Amino acid sequence: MERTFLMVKPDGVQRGLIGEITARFEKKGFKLAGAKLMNISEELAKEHYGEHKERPFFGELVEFITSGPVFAMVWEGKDVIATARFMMGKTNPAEAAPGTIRGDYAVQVSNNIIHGSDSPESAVREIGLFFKEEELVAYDKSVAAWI
Ligand code: PCG
Repeated sequence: MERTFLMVKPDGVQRGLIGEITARFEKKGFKLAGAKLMNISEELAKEHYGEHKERPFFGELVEFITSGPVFAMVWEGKDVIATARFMMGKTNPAEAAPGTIRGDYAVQVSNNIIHGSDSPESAVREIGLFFKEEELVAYDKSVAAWI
């Protein structure tokens, strides 16, 4: 079963959107495998966003993601990586469709509420950066056959 890394960013935590966001993935039918509220160190931020290090906004990105707690999660399910990205909406909230998380709750690209892995390789890398294997919980849900 596929896994992805999702993270409510500091703006989403401050705006009280953790419950709203996790509810969307729960109701969709995905399974939560791990979650924690945490502060991101500058070192972890730079590693996580390593692919953007040459971008002009890299400094702002690191400053923003370390500016307050984030809610880090691992979700499981069929095609969860692509489906979660679809549910999040386009990176720039101005282009994100209504009904998506960014389309409903965000205005600017720097404060776009949520991060989600963009590929199976990123998911493995990001889950490994944020979670120890023992922090992830394996369990069955009795409704699985109905999803
Ligand atoms: P995310 O977390 O999916 O991955 C990289 C992030 O860079 C992206 O979401 C955006 O929040 C952020 N980003 C993209 N373009 C810009 C920009 O022009 N300025 C700033 N500050 N952030 C950006």
